[in-house]
Amino acid sequence: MDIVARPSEPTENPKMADAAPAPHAPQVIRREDYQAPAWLVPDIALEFALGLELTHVTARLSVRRNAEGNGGATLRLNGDQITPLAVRVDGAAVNDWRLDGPDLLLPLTGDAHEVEIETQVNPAANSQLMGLYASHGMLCTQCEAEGFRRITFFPDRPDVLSTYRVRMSGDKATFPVLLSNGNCEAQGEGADGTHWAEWHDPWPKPCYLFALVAGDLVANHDTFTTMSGRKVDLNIWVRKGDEARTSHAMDSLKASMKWDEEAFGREYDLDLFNIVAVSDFNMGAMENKGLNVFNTRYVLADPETATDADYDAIEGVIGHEYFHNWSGNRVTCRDWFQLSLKEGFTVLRDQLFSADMGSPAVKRIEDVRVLRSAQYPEDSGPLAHPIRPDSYQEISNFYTATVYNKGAEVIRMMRTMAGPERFRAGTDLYFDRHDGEAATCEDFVNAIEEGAGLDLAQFRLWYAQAGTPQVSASAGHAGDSVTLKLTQTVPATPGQPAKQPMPIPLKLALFDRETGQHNGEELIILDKAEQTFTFKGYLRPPVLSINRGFSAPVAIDFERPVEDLVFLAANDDDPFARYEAMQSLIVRHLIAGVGGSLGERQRQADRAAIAQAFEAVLADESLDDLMRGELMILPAEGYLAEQFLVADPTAIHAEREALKAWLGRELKDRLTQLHDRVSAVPYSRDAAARGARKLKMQALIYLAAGAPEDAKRRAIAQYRQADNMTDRQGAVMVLAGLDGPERREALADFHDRYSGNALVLDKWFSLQAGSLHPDVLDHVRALAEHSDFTMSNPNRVRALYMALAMNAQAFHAASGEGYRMIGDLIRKLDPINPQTAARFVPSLGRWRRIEPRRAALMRAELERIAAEPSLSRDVLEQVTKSLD
Ligand code: 0A1
Ligand code: ZN
Repeated sequence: MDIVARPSEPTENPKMADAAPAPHAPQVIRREDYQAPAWLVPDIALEFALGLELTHVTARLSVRRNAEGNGGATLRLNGDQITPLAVRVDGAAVNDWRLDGPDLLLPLTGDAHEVEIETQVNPAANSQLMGLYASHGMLCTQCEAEGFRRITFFPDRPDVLSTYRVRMSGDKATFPVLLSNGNCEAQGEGADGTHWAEWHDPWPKPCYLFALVAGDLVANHDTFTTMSGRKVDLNIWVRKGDEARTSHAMDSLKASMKWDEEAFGREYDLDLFNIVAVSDFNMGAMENKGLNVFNTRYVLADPETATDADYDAIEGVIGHEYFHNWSGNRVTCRDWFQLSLKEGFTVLRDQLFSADMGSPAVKRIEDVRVLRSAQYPEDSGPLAHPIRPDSYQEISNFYTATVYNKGAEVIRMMRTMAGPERFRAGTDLYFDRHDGEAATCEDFVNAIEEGAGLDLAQFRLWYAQAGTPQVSASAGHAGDSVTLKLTQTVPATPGQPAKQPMPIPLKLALFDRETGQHNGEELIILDKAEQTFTFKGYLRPPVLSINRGFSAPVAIDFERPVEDLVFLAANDDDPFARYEAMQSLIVRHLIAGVGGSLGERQRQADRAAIAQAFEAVLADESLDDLMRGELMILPAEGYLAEQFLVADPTAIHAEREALKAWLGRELKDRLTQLHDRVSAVPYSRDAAARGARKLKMQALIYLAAGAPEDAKRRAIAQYRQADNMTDRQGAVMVLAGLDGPERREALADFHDRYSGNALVLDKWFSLQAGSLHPDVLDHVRALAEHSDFTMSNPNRVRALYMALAMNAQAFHAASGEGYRMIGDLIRKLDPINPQTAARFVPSLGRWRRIEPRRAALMRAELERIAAEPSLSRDVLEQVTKSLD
């Protein structure tokens, strides 16, 4: 970017015009270009004069030349849409600074100085929700990844760690509560109805973990005593009227704190832990040190307004943000290429936590389902990247399922290879060695290698290579030996045409088909392109159960008779493998159906096998209802589409719906009995009652497809009797997909009943945009004009349009109208909130994997977006990569 000479009068600086990125000339940031910071900032004091439309910021930075950096005498401070109102060095005003695009460059003569800069921002006008912004009369911040530079000029990079002292003042009536990181050390009254507070965080942190909140909030207060006996004050801050819906979040927080002590030996390190819920938020939540900021959807819950899935998500996200206190905050990232260091590890930690709080088997299946439906498509599309990317244009685009969920799987594999105890020795070493540092993924692998005693030389490829490995298996039997031949290939991805074989840990068991038993689970490591493993002592050809527990994030291709899958679906003692056998049985049937290679005889035989497996699941007394419900879920359309080089989403949808309808008819009596049985279970939050509700939903889904009139009656009754949101939402979901006045009535009642509750209204939008009704596109068009719809709230935008983008039938309508609606949304949202707009691009970006007629329409839509004159860096990166 051009170096812009400093104008004569700093306050008249025309920086905003200079800062606009040159269109279509994005800067690429590369991992290999990393350089240590030239200057460090050991301490910063921030002073905020708060106002919704004008907040004045004074930042006092103590800066010190970094002995390890090789920068010159100039201090570079990042900025973004801010102007320096005054710059002082060591107490004296200076005017020899200049702007380089959005950054401020300040020549310094010595090795240590105090730099003071004044800026001001308009939080109410901040629709991007990055930096300091207003939401429902409160002020809050979001600084990860690069939002701090929208508040003040600073070296906005995670390897510059500072201790923060924050003083804020503002109108007491508007902002009765004033919060920042760390501990509140002083507060008092000012003139004219103002008050102030001073916060100090003793732990050095990068600026992305800074937070400030000011508003009219109330707290649910509790305490937690840590393992060393320290009492910690806990507060969950919400808007007045919401406090009654915070108890599940508080329980989850206390459970997280205890679990991290027990499972990872990590104790909380401040006397105060604050959580604030805001309704305008781009992501799920943010782990700011001692002051987590949450999207309200991951805080507020009561049975009347939150589903069981909502409760689980709250527990998971509260855990996730809390666990970041060590994996992210105490040990942070050196640069943003290392994002998976904190995110992959923290996702693994939250997955293990949720597994321990509930059913490990069900949790594992859910996590794999997310990986397959969100991450596999990423890995096989134009935006594929390794869990540690090599380059980016806009870092916000790299908060992906690959960095988060595949990142967690990669670390889980290390744990599988080491075993839990040795893995724990590795993480202990990692935390000890890097506490207070900004570390790299390489540091993490080194610590696990050393602490757990593993050789991870070749394993490091998992950090560098994108793409889901494809493993082909074939088994032979002779004498008493079983030979298992495995081959692996890692598909080419953008910028990575050729790949090397990676170590793939596969848990397996060989079942005797007569006794239904196996001789113990084994762990093999496939680390070559082709390898044969021999197992002795099998007089009969056994049934192979492979990738048990989903020990590796790979796709397995194993041709085998249907009987083997039916056997495993009924007998496998690994719950994940049992689920997998059911899924494979269904997937291969649907693929053959879509591909046109399914003769009528085969169709009947497959259906009989699938129905038999369902019957077995329904009858099996050893299963709990949560697991039973899980086993009944059909493979997602997105995952089915992944099985084809070029997919026809409409054909996949039709085939899947046809199987659902057939099962609904075939098992009608069993399903109605089931629905009756579970409908009699009273509401509670225990596993049995949650299992009952899950089955209630599954039974209704199949009946709606196979016996719609019967399902409609049941759904109406379920809606009327519902004393909780899981049942009520389930009933509306079924009714929203069917025709008739009942649909309108249920939706109208649902809307009016919850008209004051934004999170439930989000459900109302999603249920309609995600429904099976043939007129979804008309519904979405009308909903976009509804008085409750707004483009300024990311939850509402996602509720309507993400549901549409994921509704294959509507999104892939032959007319291309679904694509057009998402394209229009992206263009309209980009100037308001580029980060959220960019998240819709991947749905269109999958055009290469869709049949040619639709692919052309999708591509045309991307081109229409690309032709916009001033796209954000966020959308531009995603669109250009999707068109390449
Ligand atoms: N670190 C957070 C995710 C997050 C990232 C960027 C944000 O900016 C809008 C917000 C949150 C996490 O992993 O939970
Ligand atoms: Zn995270």
